[in-house]
Amino acid sequence: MTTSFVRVSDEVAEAVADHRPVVAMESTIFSSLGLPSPSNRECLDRCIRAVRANGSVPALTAILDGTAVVGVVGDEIDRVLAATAKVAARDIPTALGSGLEVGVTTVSASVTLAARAGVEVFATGGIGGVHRGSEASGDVSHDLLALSRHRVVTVTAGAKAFLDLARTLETLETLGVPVVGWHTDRFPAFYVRDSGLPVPHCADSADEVARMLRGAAAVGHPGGVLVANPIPEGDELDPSLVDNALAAGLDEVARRGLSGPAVTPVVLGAIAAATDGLSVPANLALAESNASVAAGIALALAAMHDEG
Ligand code: PSU
Ligand code: MN
Repeated sequence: MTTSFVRVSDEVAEAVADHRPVVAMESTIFSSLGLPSPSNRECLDRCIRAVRANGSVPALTAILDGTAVVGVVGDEIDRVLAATAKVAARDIPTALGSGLEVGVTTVSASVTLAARAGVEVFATGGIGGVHRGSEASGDVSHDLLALSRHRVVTVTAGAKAFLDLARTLETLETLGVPVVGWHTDRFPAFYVRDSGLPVPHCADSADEVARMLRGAAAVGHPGGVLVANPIPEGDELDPSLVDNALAAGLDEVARRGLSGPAVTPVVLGAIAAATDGLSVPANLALAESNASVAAGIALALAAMHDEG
C-alpha cells in the first residue's frame, strides 16, 4: 500500500502558492499531553483567532491515518485534541509507515512539515531543549536540531522552564540557530518573562525578523530563526511559585523513573497541580501571544514578496 503521505489543506496550499501569510502550529500543546480539557480547545481557538486577526491562515499540523497533515480542519480537530501519541520529527517515518491513526506533532515534527508545505512561520508555546541532568541521561530535545535544519521562523515563549536553559542556549549556538528576543534582550522562561540569561539579539519589528529569514536564504544559511517572545506582562506567574512547582514536577518524574518523551507531559501536569491551575491560563496567554507575533512576521514576509 502506498499513499501520498502528505496532505496540505486547500486553504493553506492556496495561500502558500499566492505568497499570502500562513502560520503553522504544532498540535502537542493542544492535546491532552499539553493542556487539560477543555483549556486545550480554548487555547487552540484563541491561537487560530490570533492568526486570522491580521488575515493570516492557520496551518495546524498533525498525523491522521498515516498521513502528515498541514492544515487540520473541521471534525479532525476533535481527534487531534483527544490524541495521546506524541510525534517528533524522528517519529514521522514510523507514523507514516505504520499508518498511525492520530499523532500530535511536537516542534521538531511541526517545523519539518511546515517547511515541506512551504510555510515559513511557525508558532509554538515553548520549545524542547537540553534537560537538567542531560550529562547523565543524554536527553536533548530533537527540537533544537530540527530548528537548525529547516528555514522557518519559530516563535516561542522561551524553552520549557524545567530545562537547563543555559545549556539549551549553548546548544542552539552550536547548531547555528539565531536566537532573537522579541522586544527584549533577555531569554524568557515560559511562565516568567526573564530567565536571567541574555539573548544575542533583540528585534523590534516583524520586518526585521522577515529580513533575517530572507538574509539567511540569500547566503545559503540552512535552518531557521528562533524568536523568543516573553509571556505578556499581566499573565506572568510569580517566579517563586514556578520554582516550587518545577521542583514538584521534577520530583514526580524522578519518583516514577520517567525518561524521554514521557517527561514533559508529566512535568506540565505536576506544574498545573502545584500552581492550583494558574499555569494553565498563563500557558494559554503565551500561546496566543506567540500566534499573534507569528502572524505579524508572516504578514511582513508576504509584504516583502509583494515588493519584489
Ligand atoms: N512545552 C510546553 N508544552 C508542550 C511542549 C513543550 O509547555 O506541549 C511540547 C512541544 O510540542 C515540544 C515538545 O516540541 O513538548 C518537546 O518534547 P521533548 O522534550 O520530548 O522533545
Ligand atoms: Mn527528549
